[in-house]
Amino acid sequence: MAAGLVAALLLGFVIARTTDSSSSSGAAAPTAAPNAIPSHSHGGAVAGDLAGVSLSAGGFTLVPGATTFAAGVAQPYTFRILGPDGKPVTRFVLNHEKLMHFVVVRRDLGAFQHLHPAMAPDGTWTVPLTLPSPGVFRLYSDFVTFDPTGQQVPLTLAVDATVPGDYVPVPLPPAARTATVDGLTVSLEGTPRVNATQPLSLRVFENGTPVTALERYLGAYGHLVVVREGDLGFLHVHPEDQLVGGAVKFWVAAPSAGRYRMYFEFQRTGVIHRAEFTVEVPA
Ligand SMILES: [Cu+2]
Repeated sequence: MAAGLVAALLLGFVIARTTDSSSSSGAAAPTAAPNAIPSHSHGGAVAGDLAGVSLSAGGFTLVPGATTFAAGVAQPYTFRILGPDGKPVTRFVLNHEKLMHFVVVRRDLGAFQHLHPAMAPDGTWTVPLTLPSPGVFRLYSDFVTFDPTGQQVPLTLAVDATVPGDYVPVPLPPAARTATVDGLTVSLEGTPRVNATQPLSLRVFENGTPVTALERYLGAYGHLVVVREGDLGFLHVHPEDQLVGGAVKFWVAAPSAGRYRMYFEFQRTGVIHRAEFTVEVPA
């Protein structure tokens, strides 16, 4: 278990370096300084912190309101982020057009949601949330704020929510190179490697023809959330700023062999779509 937690840290760290490199220079090779903490990246890129597996990191703590929900019933979910001084944080950095990104995944890696809560002046965040079925859900709060020295800190803090009832976990679909969503086919090229940054390209097709007119959604041609089976370690990766040969290109390194679920969100003709892939990282 300890090894897995260390690995989750490494995953976030490597990605942060990579997104920093691609966003600042447009170059393919990740060469950013190891200590860089880009505002652009997510995943808990602070040494000693873990991405999406903890209530607290870097001196900041997620304090949720009620975390028990009735299946299929909309209910406000509220939370605050307490800073190192113990007070609610009210200063956040606009990151991909939002101050707070909120992601929900059921423990079996199903029932994905990506929402954007609103903050009251006292630092209380609220989002209407419907959890569709009995089970345990991971609620990720993904944001960038400032540490006491004024440095930007990207963090992903998370808590479990429960929906009482008969939980019927859905087996993870087998690994696949294509996914179909809303009549579109999305292909995945590239394979994440353990501790080695690899390109991942996603291409969208309609009736066998490449879709070239993808639109920016929250400032990027695609958003990729990657969740590890077993501990729900979390990554939110942004692609290179421009399409590469018509594909949305990400750089990803995996912390361990095993299975991951990838959630790829993209926009076309004003509609947001989500393609999901199971990815098996070889040992
Ligand atoms: Cu978001």
